[in-house]
Amino acid sequence: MNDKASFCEVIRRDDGPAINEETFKDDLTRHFYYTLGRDKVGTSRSYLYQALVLSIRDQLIGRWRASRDDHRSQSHRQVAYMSLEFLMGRSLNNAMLNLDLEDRVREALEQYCCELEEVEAAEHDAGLGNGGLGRLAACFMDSCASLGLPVTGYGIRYEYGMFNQSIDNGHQIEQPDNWLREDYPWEIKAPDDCRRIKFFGRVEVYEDKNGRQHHQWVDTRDVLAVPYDIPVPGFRNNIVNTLRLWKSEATDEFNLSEFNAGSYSEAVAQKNLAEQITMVLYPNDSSENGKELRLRQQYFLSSATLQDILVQWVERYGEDFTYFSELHVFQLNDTHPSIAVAELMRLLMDEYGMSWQPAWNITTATMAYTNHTLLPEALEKWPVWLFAKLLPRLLEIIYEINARFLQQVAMKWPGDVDKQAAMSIIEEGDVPQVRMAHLAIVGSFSVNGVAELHTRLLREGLFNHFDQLWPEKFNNKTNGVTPRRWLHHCNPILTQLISEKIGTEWVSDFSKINQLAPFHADEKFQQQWQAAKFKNKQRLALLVKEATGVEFDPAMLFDVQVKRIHEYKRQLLNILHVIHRYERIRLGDTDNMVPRCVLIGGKAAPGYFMAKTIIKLISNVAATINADAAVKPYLRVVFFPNYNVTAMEKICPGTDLSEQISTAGKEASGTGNMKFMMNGGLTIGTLDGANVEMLEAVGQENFFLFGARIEQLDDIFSDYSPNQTIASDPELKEVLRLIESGHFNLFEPGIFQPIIDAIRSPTDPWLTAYDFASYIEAQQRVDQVYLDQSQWTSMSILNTAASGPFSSDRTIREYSENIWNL
Ligand code: 26Q
Repeated sequence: MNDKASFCEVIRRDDGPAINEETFKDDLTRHFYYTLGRDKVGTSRSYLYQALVLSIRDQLIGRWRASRDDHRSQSHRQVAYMSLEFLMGRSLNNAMLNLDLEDRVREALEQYCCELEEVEAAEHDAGLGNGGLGRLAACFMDSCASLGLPVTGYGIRYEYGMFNQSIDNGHQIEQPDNWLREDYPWEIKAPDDCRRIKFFGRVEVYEDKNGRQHHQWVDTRDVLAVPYDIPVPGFRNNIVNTLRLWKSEATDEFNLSEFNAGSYSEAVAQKNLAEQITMVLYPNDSSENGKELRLRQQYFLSSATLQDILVQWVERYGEDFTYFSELHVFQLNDTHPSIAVAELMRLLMDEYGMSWQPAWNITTATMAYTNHTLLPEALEKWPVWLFAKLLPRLLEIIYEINARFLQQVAMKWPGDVDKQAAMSIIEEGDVPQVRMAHLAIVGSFSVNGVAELHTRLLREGLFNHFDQLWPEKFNNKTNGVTPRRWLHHCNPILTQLISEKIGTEWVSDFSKINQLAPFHADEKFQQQWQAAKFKNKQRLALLVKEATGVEFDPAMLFDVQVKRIHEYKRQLLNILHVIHRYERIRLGDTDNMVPRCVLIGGKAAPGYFMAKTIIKLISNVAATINADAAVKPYLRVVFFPNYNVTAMEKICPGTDLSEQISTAGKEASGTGNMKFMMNGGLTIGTLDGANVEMLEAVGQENFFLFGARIEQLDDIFSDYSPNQTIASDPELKEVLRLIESGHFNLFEPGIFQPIIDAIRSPTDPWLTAYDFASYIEAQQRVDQVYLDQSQWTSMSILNTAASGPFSSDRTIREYSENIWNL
């Protein structure tokens, strides 16, 4: 071994520089002064933030390498969690928490006369996701590292993440999220591991001397996938996992040949096409059908990731894939990366010479699919012609998978052509389509839903035929959220109080949080609990004031709904209740009314007209109410702009009442619901998604349940007449009258007509009018309980105490034991 190699060996065994105050201070100074070349802190704190991250990253590097070597050297199965979205938010505080560095960092910052909080504020959110699905992937990364599981996240390094939302005269305005402008110091580019991705071209078939057919995908226009690695530290366990994000770049030939051929401007245009792929996250949280660039993103991620893993395999074991499926699993986060099923087949056959059956055995033993939606319109489909153009070889493989699959269907149900058509991966019609969910189910050994109810509905409804064919594939994994970020980090006051009461074991084993339950009625503890909530409400009130100019009074009840804006989530129902309260106040009907501050926030997909109209309605109602001095003591309302992960870290600790009010059967799980519960928020909600399990865990008496249940839906829809419902309910009638009168849009006539029409439509799928009365009644119960602060506080404590099962550690343990077999 030469000197260089042995030097590397020495570093490799090192778990990172010993942490002590002096070296940490020195590191910080060195990065600030030398790496960044700075001598002044600057008002933005951005340089100090970067220097601090680089110093912390130094602490991570040795552990990171050790964890990677460990995963590779041991013959354990490892997981690639493939997702088009990772909504990581900020990472600085999380890294300090997990490495237990906070005190040291605060001390090191003293020489810069700077508070840690100011430096933290300089970090941009990594907003590489839309909402629930993307944030779930981020919570899972944290739990996998904290449980020491060999899981690597694979995603896309979007140049522009989720758009920034501002509100102008009540309208949503989208602004680009240029999160990389000031560099992202957590990432490390790994150009050595770049992969080549094919697009377009055509397929050539030839026979070898043994008469075996081979397929060659030729005349392709290739793009490079360059990985950027982000460390994912586990909680105080010295483990650092990896989130690998791919960026698209033009290939080298392009630089050499096309430029030299003299077609300079065409060449630059081509380069732009290559780099377009990872330019922007699609801001829709239900599928936007048919966008070619989106399909390119999906294939780009799938191909780069599979190649990455296959190349590493071949480096280590050569082209013998006998044990591959024992050592690898690919978890597909929804159908977005499900083209991986066909791509793995292509790579094994076309690149590594395997024949169909062994390649199929490997594919169906390594792919696992998570479904996140029951909305049939959200199921992804791609036109066959688009596949034929962009990914011709993949289409051939999909046809072959389908042909073999339909034989199985025909064997199970001989002669049942309807079933074949219903289950086929190809949907026939004017524009034939590839059904990605069917591809994912056929190609996977596991299909899971994200809450018990959701999984049951999948099996009984949407995927019922598949369930009959392969019941063993289906399983449930109820979502969870990481208690490190969603309690420990975001709610230090409550964290301290809990630890004073039950010790600190709950921090590393969240199931222990139930030890709080016996203290729910303890008067002194209740007072401390209330004081903590009050401080968190003060902190939230400051944020609301900054963001909207509206004063929230922490003595009032804080009623919060934050999530993507969607008709099925029924922000509309929420604002109808607000209007109802406003009317009661104007009528002087305020006996026993609990004063409330209502906060609603979330982004609408830029092309989703109804969602944007709902934002406008909320904003206008808020403006009218907040301008009315007589109403102020009882009611304040804001539409909170640019809701994101970082905002939630202040919102959920300061919330009294969490609104989880989707139409039954529409919300697959929800995860915000769990964050509020952990922080002692009470839920008003329907029997939908994970609400069902939360209610079971905490007990009916500690949950404000309302609304139609799934079993009733068929009956309700069979003769639904909202106009009758409205006519016979004076309260709802009055609310609608007020909106229809133009009270909230005096100078913008007619703008809310689409909303009124939707509520009054007999085909309103969201049952807004139907559930109104039940919702108002539940809100009455909320007031009643809140008047008894001791009862409210006891319920709040019991909610936190019952939130143990909603830790993503529990979820990931289940994935690990029942799907991944780690
Ligand atoms: C697909 C194709 C083209 C463009 C966009 C999309 C797309 C992007 C994001 C489709 C769906 C999403 C996101 C879905 C999502 O966030 N679903 C939520 O997942 C959570 C985690 O399981 C659940 O808790 C929520 O109930 C579910 O709505």
